[in-house]
Amino acid sequence: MIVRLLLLLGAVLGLQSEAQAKDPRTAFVHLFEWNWDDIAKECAVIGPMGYAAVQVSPPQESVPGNAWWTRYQPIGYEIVGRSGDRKQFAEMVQECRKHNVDIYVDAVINHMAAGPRNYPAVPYVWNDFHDCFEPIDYGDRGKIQFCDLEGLNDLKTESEYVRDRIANYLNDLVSLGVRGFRIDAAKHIPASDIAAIIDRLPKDIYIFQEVIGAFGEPVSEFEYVGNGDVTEFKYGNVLGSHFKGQSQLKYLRDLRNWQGWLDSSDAIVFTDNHDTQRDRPFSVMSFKDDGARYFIANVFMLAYPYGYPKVMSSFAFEDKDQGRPESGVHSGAECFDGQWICEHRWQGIAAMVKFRNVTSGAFSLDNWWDNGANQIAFSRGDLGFVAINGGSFGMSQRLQTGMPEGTYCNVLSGQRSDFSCSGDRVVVDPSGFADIVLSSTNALAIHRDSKLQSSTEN
Ligand code: LM2
Ligand code: CA
Repeated sequence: MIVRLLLLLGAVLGLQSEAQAKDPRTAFVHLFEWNWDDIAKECAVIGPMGYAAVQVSPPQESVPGNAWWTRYQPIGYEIVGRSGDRKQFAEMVQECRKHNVDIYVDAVINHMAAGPRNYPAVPYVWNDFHDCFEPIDYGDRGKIQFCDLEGLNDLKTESEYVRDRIANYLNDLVSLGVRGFRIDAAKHIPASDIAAIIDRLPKDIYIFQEVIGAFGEPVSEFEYVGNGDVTEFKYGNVLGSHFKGQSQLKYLRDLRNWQGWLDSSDAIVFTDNHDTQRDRPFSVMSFKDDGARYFIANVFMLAYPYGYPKVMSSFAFEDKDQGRPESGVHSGAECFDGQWICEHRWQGIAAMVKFRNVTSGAFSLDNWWDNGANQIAFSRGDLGFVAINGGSFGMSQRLQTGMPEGTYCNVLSGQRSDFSCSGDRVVVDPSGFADIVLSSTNALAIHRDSKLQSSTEN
């Protein structure tokens, strides 16, 4: 008993926390349409889970209306809107910082709202905008970048005056503690204009740019890598087609080396985002698909060594314009209440965020195995091992896990506390092999920190 207590104390004070503090944070979450007060509270939940950051919805003032997309129509750069005001925003940033969670702001800087070209709050006047009003021809670079996107007034991002107004807005957010930006509609802004704007920001601000690359289009995602990271939109489509059964999972093996894809170190990846879950429900996966399939797609994303993953956290919707639920999580509503989906809190997804952090020191694909179809497994050096059964029958295999000998807790089926595991155990023998048993549409993961202490190996 005393030995157990001492071990427990040691684990609590030393090994455990030290190991966790050292692991970098390698995945983030988009808390789509959440209130600032609610995000502040949520950071106490997701900080310990290991999330690096929250992407928040556009915080600047925008046109009125209930549709979620009104926030992509700025009317000025004051921090005020349906998620809260400036004070609440600032408090959220500070609160999240306490839990080691950064805030990334979705920066809508390509355009202002549709309608009359007059924004006295900035101010912008007629001459601060391009004057191409025709629908965008995606075969023409000039039109992609200088015409109004869906009728949204397109800013002259080549103008020093406009660049200064945008940079002042972003620097204002930085002064409140914001650590990164998603540059909305980046494909519609010349990469050199974005460079000139981020030149006006502190150098250590994280940037990722939303560029929806499309084969044959004149503006490519590769033009933007000099400014920061870039969204790899092909990723969600490929995960969708493979996890929805249009192609076999074994073909995902070399994804990180596929031709025409961004380098891993430049790529933001996601199963779905707030646009694709509405616009491409047949090609991408989302919470609307079979939950078990969406879950194993997320397991793959968080285990596979490619890109900086963004977990989507959604609200339920029937039609694509529908706004968020009336009450926020922590302010009247709750996660998993049928309104707020909170994918980021699904036990297995949160466990895989930890897996990615723990295994970041071995960003390699090792010990790949597949059954020639939809059962796959791989290790991340000797730090973690994952098996995914996307097939329609059970899986039972003796596999090389790459892991040191020991008894591990499958973090997708239960929680490990120092001496026990509420889920399945995986016994790795001295040569690294283990019996892996999985039902259909299920996954298993073990890692360095899911090893049970030897006193309980029975
Ligand atoms: C983005 N990335 O490049 C955002 O991720 C995406 O959510 C934004 O579109 C878009 N770019 C512009 O920032 C959303 C939404 C659109 C919506 C716009 C502007 O997907 O449907 O357009 O925000 O609010 C809406 C109407 C559209 C209308 C437009 C202008 O749906 O029919 O076009 O407003 O009035 C005439
Ligand atoms: Ca533009």
